[in-house]
Amino acid sequence: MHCKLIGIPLQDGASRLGCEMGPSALRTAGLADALVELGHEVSDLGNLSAPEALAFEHPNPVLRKPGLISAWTRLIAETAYQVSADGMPIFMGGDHALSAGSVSGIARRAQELGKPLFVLWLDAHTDFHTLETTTSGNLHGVPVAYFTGRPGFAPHFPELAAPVDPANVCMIGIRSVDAAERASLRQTQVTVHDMRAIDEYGVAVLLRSFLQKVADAGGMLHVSLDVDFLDPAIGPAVGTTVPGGATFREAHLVMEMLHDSGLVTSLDLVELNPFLDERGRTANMLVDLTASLMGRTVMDRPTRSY
Ligand code: 6HN
Ligand code: MN
Ligand code: MN
Ligand code: MN
Repeated sequence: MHCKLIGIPLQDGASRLGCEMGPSALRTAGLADALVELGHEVSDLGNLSAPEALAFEHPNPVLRKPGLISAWTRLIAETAYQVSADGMPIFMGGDHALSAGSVSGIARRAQELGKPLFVLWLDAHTDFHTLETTTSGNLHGVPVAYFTGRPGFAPHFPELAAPVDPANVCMIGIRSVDAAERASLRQTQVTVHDMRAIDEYGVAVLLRSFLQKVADAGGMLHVSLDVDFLDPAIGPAVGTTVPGGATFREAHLVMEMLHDSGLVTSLDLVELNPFLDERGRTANMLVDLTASLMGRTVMDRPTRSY
Protein backbone atom coordinates (compact mmCIF):
# COMPACT_ATOMS: atom_id res chain seq x y z
CA MET A 1 0.00 0.00 0.00
CA HIS A 2 1.19 3.54 -0.78
CA CYS A 3 0.50 5.61 2.35
CA LYS A 4 0.37 9.36 1.86
CA LEU A 5 0.81 11.44 4.99
CA ILE A 6 -0.78 14.89 4.90
CA GLY A 7 -0.16 17.20 7.87
CA ILE A 8 -3.05 19.54 8.70
CA PRO A 9 -2.02 21.98 11.45
CA LEU A 10 -5.55 23.20 12.09
CA GLN A 11 -6.37 24.09 15.68
CA ASP A 12 -9.03 26.79 15.54
CA GLY A 13 -11.95 24.36 15.49
CA ALA A 14 -11.19 23.49 19.13
CA SER A 15 -11.23 25.85 22.08
CA ARG A 16 -7.86 24.74 23.46
CA LEU A 17 -4.84 25.61 21.38
CA GLY A 18 -2.21 22.98 20.58
CA CYS A 19 -3.60 20.68 17.86
CA GLU A 20 -1.47 22.50 15.30
CA MET A 21 1.47 20.55 16.78
CA GLY A 22 -0.29 17.23 16.11
CA PRO A 23 1.37 16.44 12.77
CA SER A 24 4.83 17.09 14.25
CA ALA A 25 4.13 14.85 17.22
CA LEU A 26 2.96 12.02 14.95
CA ARG A 27 6.12 12.36 12.89
CA THR A 28 8.25 12.41 16.04
CA ALA A 29 6.47 9.29 17.30
CA GLY A 30 7.61 7.51 14.13
CA LEU A 31 4.45 7.12 12.07
CA ALA A 32 6.29 6.86 8.74
CA ASP A 33 8.84 4.30 10.00
CA ALA A 34 6.11 2.15 11.54
CA LEU A 35 4.40 1.95 8.16
CA VAL A 36 7.63 1.28 6.27
CA GLU A 37 8.37 -1.53 8.71
CA LEU A 38 5.08 -3.14 7.69
CA GLY A 39 6.19 -3.09 4.06
CA HIS A 40 4.26 -0.03 2.92
CA GLU A 41 5.58 2.70 0.67
CA VAL A 42 5.28 6.04 2.48
CA SER A 43 5.23 9.58 1.11
CA ASP A 44 5.11 12.43 3.59
CA LEU A 45 3.53 15.28 1.65
CA GLY A 46 4.34 17.79 4.41
CA ASN A 47 1.91 20.19 6.06
CA LEU A 48 -0.78 22.26 4.39
CA SER A 49 -0.31 26.00 4.99
CA ALA A 50 -3.05 27.88 6.77
CA PRO A 51 -5.35 29.64 4.28
CA GLU A 52 -6.66 33.20 4.53
CA ALA A 53 -9.97 33.41 6.37
CA LEU A 54 -12.99 33.94 4.13
CA ALA A 55 -15.58 36.63 4.78
CA PHE A 56 -18.31 35.08 6.88
CA GLU A 57 -21.60 36.39 8.20
CA HIS A 58 -23.95 34.30 10.27
CA PRO A 59 -26.69 35.04 12.80
CA ASN A 60 -25.16 32.69 15.40
CA PRO A 61 -22.80 35.03 17.29
CA VAL A 62 -20.85 32.30 19.14
CA LEU A 63 -19.21 30.70 16.06
CA ARG A 64 -15.43 30.71 16.53
CA LYS A 65 -13.27 31.57 13.50
CA PRO A 66 -15.92 30.41 11.01
CA GLY A 67 -14.31 32.21 8.05
CA LEU A 68 -11.01 30.47 8.75
CA ILE A 69 -12.58 27.03 9.22
CA SER A 70 -14.55 27.47 6.02
CA ALA A 71 -11.34 28.30 4.15
CA TRP A 72 -9.57 25.28 5.66
CA THR A 73 -12.50 23.08 4.64
CA ARG A 74 -12.20 24.16 1.02
CA LEU A 75 -8.42 23.64 1.00
CA ILE A 76 -8.57 20.25 2.73
CA ALA A 77 -11.41 18.98 0.53
CA GLU A 78 -9.50 19.87 -2.62
CA THR A 79 -6.33 18.23 -1.24
CA ALA A 80 -8.22 15.10 -0.17
CA TYR A 81 -9.77 14.80 -3.60
CA GLN A 82 -6.38 15.17 -5.32
CA VAL A 83 -4.37 12.81 -3.10
CA SER A 84 -7.03 10.08 -3.15
CA ALA A 85 -6.45 9.48 -6.87
CA ASP A 86 -4.25 6.58 -5.72
CA GLY A 87 -2.85 5.17 -2.49
CA MET A 88 -4.10 5.57 1.05
CA PRO A 89 -4.30 9.14 2.41
CA ILE A 90 -3.64 9.56 6.14
CA PHE A 91 -4.68 13.01 7.39
CA MET A 92 -2.60 13.95 10.43
CA GLY A 93 -4.48 16.56 12.43
CA GLY A 94 -5.19 18.96 13.62
CA ASP A 95 -8.58 19.16 15.29
CA HIS A 96 -11.70 17.36 14.08
CA ALA A 97 -12.93 20.30 12.02
CA LEU A 98 -10.52 18.99 9.39
CA SER A 99 -12.84 16.06 8.68
CA ALA A 100 -15.37 18.42 7.09
CA GLY A 101 -12.76 18.73 4.36
CA SER A 102 -11.16 15.28 4.32
CA VAL A 103 -14.46 13.40 4.16
CA SER A 104 -16.10 15.71 1.64
CA GLY A 105 -13.03 15.51 -0.64
CA ILE A 106 -12.92 11.72 -0.41
CA ALA A 107 -16.68 11.60 -1.06
CA ARG A 108 -16.15 13.49 -4.30
CA ARG A 109 -13.53 10.90 -5.30
CA ALA A 110 -15.82 8.00 -4.37
CA GLN A 111 -18.63 9.45 -6.44
CA GLU A 112 -16.30 9.71 -9.43
CA LEU A 113 -15.32 6.06 -8.97
CA GLY A 114 -18.98 5.11 -8.74
CA LYS A 115 -18.61 3.68 -5.23
CA PRO A 116 -20.58 4.48 -2.08
CA LEU A 117 -18.51 6.04 0.71
CA PHE A 118 -18.89 4.77 4.26
CA VAL A 119 -17.52 6.55 7.34
CA LEU A 120 -16.53 4.98 10.64
CA TRP A 121 -16.53 7.74 13.29
CA LEU A 122 -14.51 6.72 16.37
CA ASP A 123 -15.17 9.44 18.94
CA ALA A 124 -16.62 10.26 22.35
CA HIS A 125 -18.75 12.85 20.53
CA THR A 126 -21.10 12.76 17.56
CA ASP A 127 -19.86 16.09 16.10
CA PHE A 128 -23.34 16.57 14.67
CA HIS A 129 -24.04 20.23 15.47
CA THR A 130 -25.02 22.63 12.74
CA LEU A 131 -23.98 26.28 12.53
CA GLU A 132 -27.35 27.08 14.12
CA THR A 133 -27.30 24.59 16.99
CA THR A 134 -23.74 24.83 18.34
CA THR A 135 -23.64 26.65 21.66
CA SER A 136 -19.88 26.29 22.22
CA GLY A 137 -19.18 27.73 18.78
CA ASN A 138 -16.30 25.28 18.37
CA LEU A 139 -16.48 24.04 14.82
CA HIS A 140 -14.83 20.67 15.51
CA GLY A 141 -18.35 19.89 16.74
CA VAL A 142 -19.98 20.11 13.26
CA PRO A 143 -18.16 18.02 10.61
CA VAL A 144 -20.55 15.06 10.44
CA ALA A 145 -23.59 17.30 10.01
CA TYR A 146 -21.70 19.13 7.25
CA PHE A 147 -20.53 16.18 5.18
CA THR A 148 -23.90 14.39 5.43
CA GLY A 149 -25.56 17.46 3.95
CA ARG A 150 -27.59 18.76 6.92
CA PRO A 151 -29.14 22.13 6.03
CA GLY A 152 -27.72 25.49 7.01
CA PHE A 153 -24.06 25.17 5.97
CA ALA A 154 -24.49 26.71 2.52
CA PRO A 155 -23.50 29.31 1.51
CA HIS A 156 -21.09 29.74 4.44
CA PHE A 157 -19.22 26.48 3.86
CA PRO A 158 -18.15 25.06 0.47
CA GLU A 159 -20.91 23.35 -1.46
CA LEU A 160 -20.69 19.55 -1.22
CA ALA A 161 -19.87 17.71 -4.43
CA ALA A 162 -21.26 14.50 -2.93
CA PRO A 163 -22.96 14.42 0.48
CA VAL A 164 -22.34 11.21 2.42
CA ASP A 165 -25.50 9.14 2.93
CA PRO A 166 -26.21 9.31 6.70
CA ALA A 167 -27.12 5.61 6.57
CA ASN A 168 -23.46 4.95 5.63
CA VAL A 169 -22.11 6.57 8.80
CA CYS A 170 -21.39 4.44 11.88
CA MET A 171 -20.24 5.99 15.17
CA ILE A 172 -18.58 3.97 17.91
CA GLY A 173 -17.44 5.11 21.35
CA ILE A 174 -20.06 7.82 21.85
CA ARG A 175 -20.58 9.11 25.40
CA SER A 176 -21.16 12.86 25.13
CA VAL A 177 -24.05 14.11 23.00
CA ASP A 178 -25.62 17.56 23.26
CA ALA A 179 -29.43 17.82 23.27
CA ALA A 180 -29.61 19.45 19.83
CA GLU A 181 -27.34 16.77 18.32
CA ARG A 182 -29.49 14.05 19.80
CA ALA A 183 -32.67 15.60 18.41
CA SER A 184 -31.19 15.95 14.97
CA LEU A 185 -29.63 12.45 14.96
CA ARG A 186 -33.08 11.06 15.66
CA GLN A 187 -34.16 12.35 12.24
CA THR A 188 -31.34 10.58 10.41
CA GLN A 189 -30.21 7.04 9.75
CA VAL A 190 -26.75 7.50 11.27
CA THR A 191 -25.82 4.45 13.37
CA VAL A 192 -24.73 5.54 16.85
CA HIS A 193 -23.13 2.93 19.11
CA ASP A 194 -22.63 4.46 22.53
CA MET A 195 -20.39 3.02 25.24
CA ARG A 196 -23.33 1.14 26.65
CA ALA A 197 -23.67 -0.75 23.37
CA ILE A 198 -19.97 -1.65 23.55
CA ASP A 199 -20.44 -2.89 27.12
CA GLU A 200 -23.51 -4.93 26.23
CA TYR A 201 -22.40 -6.50 22.95
CA GLY A 202 -18.67 -5.96 22.65
CA VAL A 203 -17.05 -3.77 20.03
CA ALA A 204 -16.41 -6.68 17.64
CA VAL A 205 -20.10 -7.48 17.15
CA LEU A 206 -20.93 -3.85 16.40
CA LEU A 207 -18.04 -3.34 14.01
CA ARG A 208 -18.50 -6.65 12.21
CA SER A 209 -22.04 -5.84 11.16
CA PHE A 210 -20.97 -2.44 9.83
CA LEU A 211 -18.05 -3.94 7.90
CA GLN A 212 -20.38 -6.52 6.41
CA LYS A 213 -22.58 -3.70 5.16
CA VAL A 214 -19.61 -1.90 3.58
CA ALA A 215 -18.41 -5.11 1.93
CA ASP A 216 -21.88 -5.99 0.60
CA ALA A 217 -22.18 -2.53 -0.97
CA GLY A 218 -18.69 -2.67 -2.53
CA GLY A 219 -18.01 0.59 -0.70
CA MET A 220 -14.97 2.66 0.23
CA LEU A 221 -14.39 3.17 3.94
CA HIS A 222 -13.02 6.31 5.58
CA VAL A 223 -12.03 5.99 9.25
CA SER A 224 -11.97 9.09 11.46
CA LEU A 225 -10.17 8.51 14.75
CA ASP A 226 -10.61 11.19 17.42
CA VAL A 227 -8.15 10.79 20.32
CA ASP A 228 -11.04 11.10 22.78
CA PHE A 229 -12.46 7.81 21.48
CA LEU A 230 -9.83 6.38 23.83
CA ASP A 231 -10.17 6.37 27.57
CA PRO A 232 -8.29 9.41 28.97
CA ALA A 233 -6.08 7.01 30.93
CA ILE A 234 -4.48 5.82 27.67
CA GLY A 235 -5.02 8.97 25.59
CA PRO A 236 -4.61 12.05 27.77
CA ALA A 237 -3.47 14.39 24.98
CA VAL A 238 -6.84 15.82 24.00
CA GLY A 239 -8.72 18.93 25.05
CA THR A 240 -12.12 17.22 25.32
CA THR A 241 -11.50 14.14 27.49
CA VAL A 242 -14.58 12.18 28.57
CA PRO A 243 -14.22 9.34 31.10
CA GLY A 244 -15.24 5.81 30.22
CA GLY A 245 -13.70 5.53 26.75
CA ALA A 246 -12.36 2.66 24.68
CA THR A 247 -9.68 0.54 26.31
CA PHE A 248 -6.28 -0.25 24.81
CA ARG A 249 -7.57 -3.68 23.82
CA GLU A 250 -10.87 -2.49 22.36
CA ALA A 251 -9.12 0.17 20.28
CA HIS A 252 -6.56 -2.32 18.97
CA LEU A 253 -9.25 -4.87 18.16
CA VAL A 254 -11.10 -2.25 16.11
CA MET A 255 -7.94 -1.48 14.16
CA GLU A 256 -7.07 -5.13 13.64
CA MET A 257 -10.56 -5.97 12.38
CA LEU A 258 -10.41 -2.97 10.06
CA HIS A 259 -7.17 -4.28 8.65
CA ASP A 260 -8.54 -7.77 8.16
CA SER A 261 -11.53 -6.35 6.30
CA GLY A 262 -9.32 -4.84 3.61
CA LEU A 263 -11.95 -2.12 3.22
CA VAL A 264 -10.27 1.01 4.61
CA THR A 265 -9.27 3.52 1.94
CA SER A 266 -8.46 6.65 4.02
CA LEU A 267 -7.85 7.71 7.61
CA ASP A 268 -8.00 10.80 9.86
CA LEU A 269 -5.90 10.97 13.04
CA VAL A 270 -7.36 13.96 14.86
CA GLU A 271 -7.53 16.00 18.05
CA LEU A 272 -4.04 15.07 19.25
CA ASN A 273 -2.91 18.00 21.40
CA PRO A 274 0.78 17.38 22.17
CA PHE A 275 0.76 20.24 24.69
CA LEU A 276 -1.44 18.05 26.89
CA ASP A 277 0.49 14.80 26.38
CA GLU A 278 2.58 12.89 28.90
CA ARG A 279 6.00 12.16 27.43
CA GLY A 280 4.48 11.43 24.02
CA ARG A 281 2.42 8.48 25.10
CA THR A 282 -0.75 9.50 23.24
CA ALA A 283 1.19 10.17 20.04
CA ASN A 284 2.86 6.77 20.41
CA MET A 285 -0.54 5.18 20.99
CA LEU A 286 -1.87 6.67 17.74
CA VAL A 287 1.14 5.34 15.85
CA ASP A 288 0.58 1.86 17.32
CA LEU A 289 -3.11 1.95 16.46
CA THR A 290 -2.33 3.04 12.90
CA ALA A 291 0.20 0.21 12.64
CA SER A 292 -2.49 -2.26 13.69
CA LEU A 293 -4.83 -0.79 11.10
CA MET A 294 -2.12 -1.20 8.48
CA GLY A 295 -1.31 -4.81 9.25
CA ARG A 296 0.70 -5.21 12.44
CA THR A 297 -0.40 -8.42 14.17
CA VAL A 298 0.82 -10.55 17.04
CA MET A 299 0.42 -13.81 15.13
CA ASP A 300 -0.43 -14.58 11.51
CA ARG A 301 -4.14 -14.39 10.82
CA PRO A 302 -6.19 -15.51 7.87
CA THR A 303 -7.21 -12.45 5.85
CA ARG A 304 -10.79 -11.16 5.80
CA SER A 305 -11.60 -12.88 9.05
CA TYR A 306 -14.02 -10.26 10.31
N1 6HN B 1 -14.86 16.73 18.85
N2 6HN B 1 -20.39 18.76 21.56
C1 6HN B 1 -19.31 19.59 22.06
C2 6HN B 1 -19.32 20.93 21.34
O1 6HN B 1 -18.59 21.83 21.77
O2 6HN B 1 -20.02 21.07 20.36
C3 6HN B 1 -17.97 18.88 21.96
C4 6HN B 1 -17.45 18.75 20.58
C5 6HN B 1 -16.20 17.90 20.52
C6 6HN B 1 -15.61 17.92 19.17
O3 6HN B 1 -15.03 15.64 19.41
O4 6HN B 1 -14.05 16.73 17.88
MN1 MN C 1 -14.52 14.56 17.27
MN1 MN D 1 -14.42 13.99 20.44
MN1 MN E 1 -1.72 -3.87 17.60
